[in-house]
Amino acid sequence: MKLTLAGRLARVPATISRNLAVVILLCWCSAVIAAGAEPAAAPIVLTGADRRPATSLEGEWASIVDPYFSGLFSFHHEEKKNGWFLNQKAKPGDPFPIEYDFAKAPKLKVPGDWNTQRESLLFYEGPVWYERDFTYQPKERTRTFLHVGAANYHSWFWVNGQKVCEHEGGYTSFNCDVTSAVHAGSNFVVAAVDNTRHEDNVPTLETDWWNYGGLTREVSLIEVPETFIDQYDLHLHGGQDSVIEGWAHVMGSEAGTKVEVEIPELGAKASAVTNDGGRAAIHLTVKGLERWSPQTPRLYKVVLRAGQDSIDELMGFRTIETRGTEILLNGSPVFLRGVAIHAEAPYRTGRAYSDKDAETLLGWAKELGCNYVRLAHYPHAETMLRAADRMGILVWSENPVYWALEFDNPKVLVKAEQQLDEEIGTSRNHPSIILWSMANETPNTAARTQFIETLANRARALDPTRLITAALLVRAEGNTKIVDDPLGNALDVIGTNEYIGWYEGHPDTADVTQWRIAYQKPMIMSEFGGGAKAGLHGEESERWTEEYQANIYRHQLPMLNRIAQLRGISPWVLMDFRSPNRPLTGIQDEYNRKGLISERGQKKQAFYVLQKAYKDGTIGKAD
Ligand code: GCB
Repeated sequence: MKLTLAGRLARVPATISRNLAVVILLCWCSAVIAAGAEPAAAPIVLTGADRRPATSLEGEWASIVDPYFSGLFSFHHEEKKNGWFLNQKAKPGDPFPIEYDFAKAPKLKVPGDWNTQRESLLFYEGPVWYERDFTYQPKERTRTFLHVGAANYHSWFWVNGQKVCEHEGGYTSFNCDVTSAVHAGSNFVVAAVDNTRHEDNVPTLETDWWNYGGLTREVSLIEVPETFIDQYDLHLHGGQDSVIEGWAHVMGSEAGTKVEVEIPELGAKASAVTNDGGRAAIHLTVKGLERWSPQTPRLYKVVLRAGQDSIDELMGFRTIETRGTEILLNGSPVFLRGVAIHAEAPYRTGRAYSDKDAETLLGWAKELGCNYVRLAHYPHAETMLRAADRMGILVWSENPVYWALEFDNPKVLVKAEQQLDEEIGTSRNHPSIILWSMANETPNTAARTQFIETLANRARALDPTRLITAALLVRAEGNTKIVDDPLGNALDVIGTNEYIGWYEGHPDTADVTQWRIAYQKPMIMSEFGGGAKAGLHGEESERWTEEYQANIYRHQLPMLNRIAQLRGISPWVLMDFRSPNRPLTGIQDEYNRKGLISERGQKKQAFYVLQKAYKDGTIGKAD
C-alpha cells in the first residue's frame, strides 16, 4: 500500500512527538526534492566517445525488477519525490519503511541485456532498476559525462540521488553531464531502464527481433576539459586525395577558439577558429594519402586539439557516390557482396556488444566472401563499426524505423529524428559506413513518404558525404516484381526485400520472375532467404531442412543476376537470432532460423552456396 504524507504521519508511534516527526519529514522531503526531482539537462552526442580516456563502470550492478514502476512513479504517474534513485538505507527510527535495498538485491552484468542473464527475465518487458557504487576524484575545470553505449528503450539516470538525464531510444549512445552530481570519494549511480513497447515509439509495438532490455552496451565516465570537442567530421574533399575537409564543433567555446588537426603519418597539420556557433571549418592539405577500401583498410591516426582538449582518432578516407545505376567507391564501380546481420551475440545469444562479438560476426562475413554488411535494423555498437573499419567491410547503417510506425504522429517523427541525429553524430567518421538507411519495409502511404523524406533530407544535411537508402516493399503483377514505391524518389540507392521461395511461391518461382524498377538508380537486394534448422536434413522440397534453404539460394542468385541495375545483395541473415514471433517448437524455439549460421556457429549448406558464388564471381565480381 502506498501512503500519503498524512498517512505516513499517522503511522508514527505515539511515543515520538508528532511535531518532531513533521519536522523530520519536511526536512527529508525538501532534501529529496532538491536531490531528485529537478529537470536534468538533455544528454549530448559525442563523436568518438570510445577514443577518450574513460573509467569503465562495467561489471556487476545491483538490480531490482519493478514491473509497476513503483520506484519512479506515483499512482498519478508523476515522478516520485522519494524514488528508489535515492538509494536509501533503512535506519532505526525511520518514520516509514524503506521497501527496497540495492545492497541486498541480485546483480546484473553491465554491459548486457537482462533477458539472457536471468531465466525469469527472458520474456520480461518493463522497468528494471540498476545501482552501482564507484569512487571518484573530481578534477578542477573538468566536465564529467556518464557515457551510455545503449539502454533499451527508455532510461533515467541519477548520480548520488541527483537526476542527470533521461533518454529514449534503445540503440544509440548518449552522454549525461554529471559534473555537478559527482563528489570526491564514494558515489553511486542509479539507472531505471524500461523496455516496454509503445505504439508511438521507434521502433513501434511489433518487430521481428528480441526486445532485449537493460544497459546493453558499455557504461563509463568520460572526463573532458570545460571547453571540449564534442563532434567532428573529416572526409576527402570532392574526390581529391590531396585535401581533407570538414569541421569540428567545440562545446562551450567562444568564437575564435583555435582548433588544430594533425595527421602525423602524413606530416599534415592545419588549424582553424570557431565561429559564433562553435564550429571550425577544417581544410587540410595532404600528400601521399592511401585511401581506405575493403582491399586496403588503411586507417590513420588523426589528432584533434582545441584548448586543453585533444582526441586521438583513427580514420580512413574514401569516397562513395552514385553515377547512373553504379555505386562508385573511390571512383570505381563496386558490387556489394553482403549479408544482413542482427546484433545478436554469437554462441551465447543476447545483445552483441563486445569486440569479440563484432570480430566473430564480421569474421564469418569475411569467410563468406563479403565486402559489405547490412547492419539491421538499428544502429549497431561502436565496437562493430570499429571492427568493420579495421577489417575493410563496407556498412549499411540503419535507423530503427521499422514496419508501420505512427507516421502521422509528429512526436514519433521527433523520436526518429533524435535517433538519426545520434546515429550520424556518433558514427559519422567511420570509413566503413557508406549508406544511411532511413527505414525498413514501411507501408506506402502519404504520411509515411513524407515522414521518411523528412528523415532523408535531415540525413543529407547532417552528412552530405554518404548515400541514403531504405529497404522498400515490392509489389507483384503475375511473375513480375515491381519496385515503384514513391519513397524511391528520396533515395540514392534503392533497397528491396523479397522472399520468393519462402513467404511466396517455391524456390524455382525465382526462375520465372522478372523485375521492373521505376528508378534509374543502383539497387541492392537488401533481403531474401528462408529458414532452416542447422543439422536438419531432407529433400529439397522439405521446409526447414538445410537442403530447402540452400535451394532457395541456388534459384535466387541467377534471378538476381538478371537485374541489370543490381549493385549489391545482403541476404537475410548471417546468423539465427531470437525473435518471439517464431515459436515453432523443435524448429524455431523462438529463433528466426533464416541464418546461414546457427546461433551456436554451425554453418548451414546455404552458407557454402553463397560463399562459392561470392568467391567465383557468379554474383558480383570478386575483387
Ligand atoms: C523481413 C524483415 C526482417 C524479418 C524477415 C523475416 O522482411 O525485414 O526483419 O526478420 O523479413 O525473417 O521474415
